[in-house]
Amino acid sequence: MAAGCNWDIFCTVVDNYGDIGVTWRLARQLVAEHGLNVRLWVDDLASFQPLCPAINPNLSEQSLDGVTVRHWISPFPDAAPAAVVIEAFSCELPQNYLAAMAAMQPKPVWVNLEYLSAEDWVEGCHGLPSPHPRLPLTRHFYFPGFTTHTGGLLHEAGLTERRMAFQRDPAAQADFWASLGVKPAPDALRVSLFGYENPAVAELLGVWAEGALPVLCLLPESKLLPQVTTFFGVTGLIPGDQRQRGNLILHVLPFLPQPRYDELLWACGLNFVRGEDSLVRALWAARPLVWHIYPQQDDAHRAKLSAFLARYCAGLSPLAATALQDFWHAWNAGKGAGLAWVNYRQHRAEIDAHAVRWIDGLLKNEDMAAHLVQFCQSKLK
Ligand code: TRH
Repeated sequence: MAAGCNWDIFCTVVDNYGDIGVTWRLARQLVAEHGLNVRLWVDDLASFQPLCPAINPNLSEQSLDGVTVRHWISPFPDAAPAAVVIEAFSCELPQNYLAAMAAMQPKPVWVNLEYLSAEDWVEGCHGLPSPHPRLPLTRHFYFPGFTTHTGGLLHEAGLTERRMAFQRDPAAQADFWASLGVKPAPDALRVSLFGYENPAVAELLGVWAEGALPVLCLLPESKLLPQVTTFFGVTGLIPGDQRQRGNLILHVLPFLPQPRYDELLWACGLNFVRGEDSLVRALWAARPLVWHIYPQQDDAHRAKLSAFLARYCAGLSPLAATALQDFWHAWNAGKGAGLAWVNYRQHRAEIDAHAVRWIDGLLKNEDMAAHLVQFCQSKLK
């Protein structure tokens, strides 16, 4: 095998599912499309399991979809570093592993994979080197992003074709709904609702319940569940439960394996997403979305949200853009989402068409896995 074929990806699960969601997706793609040997080091296999049920959380090493999954424990075992080392989201490599990297000749390519942002500064920082203060090692910052001057977005081969085939195939969609035990009424707006705790959920569910449009809301198990439970005035909702109020039917889903979650996004007419990975998957679904951004203590997420909105609204009429922005801001602020929905609803046709068109430009960019491979190969030379 050529130099650079062995990759180590390190992932700590801070909270939620985004870190493992992205690194697992990347690892699979590097194996399937680039023929690389990938070890994925994960510190929390239990959090990995909901999005990949085949994981056995008790194993220190296992092979899944061609990826070697290693439980990252402390103290870290002696392991020969790979030629390419991906440190996801500044997770801090183990000291003994770093020392082993420094002793290698040639030195491994060391990349810190950063969080996705649509902000302009990302282009200037993508690819920058940062020498280690003590060791003879250089880390490079890799920024995913929406432009050709960034590291791109993960988009595995055949994704768009599979999505389009699914969306054109009523039988495939009927099978999907049947497998979830859901019977959507033909005229209902199907909404997937994934998000963080959000006081705005009650007013939104309320306005859907009282509205003229039938809404079928699919709620995968998430931090929103307690507030939705309170809205329906019940003591506990579990996957499989269904509740109705007025024109709203709410169905609680289990947390779905990643490929099935994609199908949910493809099958719905509006997707509420959060963090970064589900945002990208909702974009690829070519359906309208509402993004609950991961809140940061210093309010840094506000600039990030505005930067994405500015990019996403390009091409919408001013009225539709305002309606969309007001709705997203209300959802993120945790108030005003009910009122904002009433205006948003008037522009749905335009926003629906926009969701299909908007990704055309993105699809012309190189996918992140391919771009990352080229980036690392260029550093190996
Ligand atoms: O879970 P998240 O909120 O992850 C977050 C963010 O990434 C944030 O930036 C990070 O700092 C924080 O974690 C620690 O949202 P995200 O990124 O969308 O990840 C969710 C993953 O779960 C994604 O891979 C999609 C997947 N998923 C499923 O596989 N099945 C499901 O049913 C659902 C709802 C999601």
